[in-house]
Amino acid sequence: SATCKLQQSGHFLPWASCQMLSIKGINTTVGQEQQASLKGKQVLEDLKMHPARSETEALFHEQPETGNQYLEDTLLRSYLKTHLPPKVLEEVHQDLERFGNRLYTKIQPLSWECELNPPVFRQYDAWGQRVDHIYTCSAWRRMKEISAEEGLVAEAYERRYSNWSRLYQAVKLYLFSSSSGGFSCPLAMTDGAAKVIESLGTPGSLKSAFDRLTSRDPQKFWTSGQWMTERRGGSDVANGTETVARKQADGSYRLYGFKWFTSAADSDMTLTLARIADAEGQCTQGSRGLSLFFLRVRDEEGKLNNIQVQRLKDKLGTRQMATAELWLQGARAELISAEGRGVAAISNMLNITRIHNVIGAVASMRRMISLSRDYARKRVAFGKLLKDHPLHMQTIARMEVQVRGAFLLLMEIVRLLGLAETNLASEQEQLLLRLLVPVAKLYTGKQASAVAVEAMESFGGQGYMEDTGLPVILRDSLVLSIWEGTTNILSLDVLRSLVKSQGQVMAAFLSSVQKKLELASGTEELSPAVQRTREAIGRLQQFMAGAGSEQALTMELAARDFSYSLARIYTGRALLMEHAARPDASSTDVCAALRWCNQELCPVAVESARGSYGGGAALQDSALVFGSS
Ligand code: UCC
Repeated sequence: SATCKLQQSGHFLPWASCQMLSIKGINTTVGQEQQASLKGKQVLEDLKMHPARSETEALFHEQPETGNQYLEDTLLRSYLKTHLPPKVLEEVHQDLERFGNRLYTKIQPLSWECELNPPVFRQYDAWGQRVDHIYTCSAWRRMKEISAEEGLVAEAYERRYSNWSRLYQAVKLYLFSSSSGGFSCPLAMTDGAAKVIESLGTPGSLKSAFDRLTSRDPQKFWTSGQWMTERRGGSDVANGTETVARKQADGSYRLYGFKWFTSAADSDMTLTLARIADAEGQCTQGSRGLSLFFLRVRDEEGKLNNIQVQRLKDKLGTRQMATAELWLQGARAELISAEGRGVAAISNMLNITRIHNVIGAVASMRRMISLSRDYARKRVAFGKLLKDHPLHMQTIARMEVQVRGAFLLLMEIVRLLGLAETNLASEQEQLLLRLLVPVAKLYTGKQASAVAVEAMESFGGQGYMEDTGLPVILRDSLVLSIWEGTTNILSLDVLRSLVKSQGQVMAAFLSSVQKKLELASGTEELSPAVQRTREAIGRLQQFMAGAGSEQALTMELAARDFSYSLARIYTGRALLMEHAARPDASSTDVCAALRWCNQELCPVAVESARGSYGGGAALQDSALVFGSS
């Protein structure tokens, strides 16, 4: 009844209407419905109240809303206009405008339904038969169909727009992400699996799986899982993986083990790691013992592939999506990497899912800020709208600078990926891509949760209310710095890329930044930012020169601050300034660049000067945590 009242006053509340429709999994009973109807009558009675009270009530419900997210996103549109060839822009623009409307009118309400109807696990049927069935709601299943129809994975592999296809796909995913009801997660892994198969040359045995992962036909479309995490650890995959693969007479394998976190466990197939047992049943330990396998979760009749579901995880967020513990009890699988090259083979998947993580982070920040902005236009406090309170606007503006930087960093990565996938990337661009993926993942993952917490405050107590939907965004953003490699693991991956390339990734980084900086130096208004970033680069180089002669411990202790420095310098200098140095840049573009560069761009130099990375500092850290004797 409250929903109807608000709808009459011109506000659509998807959350409230979904709550009324919700069957809350499979638990709804006729009795509960009757009770709800009695409660409804009571509410109606209550609404026949004093007219003064009902007028006052109407004033309270100014719901923040967004419209067509594509049309409202000026930064996205200016980026596309600057970079895409005109013909591509024309086609893409039409599709994105249509998609923006579809998201707003049709997909967003489904997203709420997914949140309200999380997956339910039933282990046994009424007659005691073990079924291990994960029930998902109809909205979740509709998301899968929509993903196929919109080509959210397919677009990247069809390459209709050559090197721009990847960027175009990322833009669609970015728009979809915060309306996807968690479906972005299976899409990330599906994209990652398609990438692995493609990079293996799409062998005949995997052709059908590849076609399904990249299909636009909802009846054909498959999603994939990525089963990497076992009981002994999700970060230390090399030592934590216990699953054993036993070779069969027909050349296939059977897998035996326990997967501790399997996201989107309702997926059709998965890629997973296991150790191949030799004739004596012995396995090679460590990274060199790991191989990569493809397996289908169910057969044609829907029967599980010798897999038992132990339980669904009880998570802080991403509750729309089923994360399960799985026993593999002889699951039939196909070896798809060279023996012992599992980690290297699955890293293609990791790099794609990490990029999707960046997409999710930027989308979540953009949504929170768009809602804050809209609320600021509607909400009155202390006799004026929030938008007329300078301190409130300063707070939102600071978040806006963060999301702008993150968005441009994302665009840069998918631009480079598009070049690499169409064999148009120079060696330097490939090196840069290898370095920037972990840098962007770790940096935007942290930004997203900070922005979500800050933006929540801009709604006052309303931000803390479940039925506004805002806590969902916060909860879901918190996983972005954890899954796909935590901040520290990704910082170490940045070091891995340095070591593996013998420093060439840094040479590519510095040269790319220098080039872009030259563009910005012609713009007078940007000179303070150019100056600050030049200094930061100098201090970064100084740190690196010094660190080269230090022990490994120094670099490990510096890894996070070092990665943050790369993120801030690249974002500020190469991106915001490049965007702000365009001939048709707006004053807002310039202002964002200046503000970005006002923060400490090279924290690693500051901490190094403080002596934070020596052996003494490590001992102090330990004493601070555990106390000294
Ligand atoms: O599965 C999860 C959740 C799924 C949900 C996904 C949804 C996300 C989308 C969100 C949308 C909103 S979470 C589980 C995720 N797990 C991880 O991310 C693993 C984290 N741990 C690491 O990344 C580690 O650092 C490992 C596993 C890579 C370390 O393994 P190793 O074996 O000790 O590492 P090595 O020996 O250094 O590397 C082995 C090989 C090397 O190649 P070779 O042998 O040729 O020298 C490395 O260069 O792998 C190569 N390699 C890479 N290559 C390792 N990492 C990479 C990389 N990132 N790129 C290229």
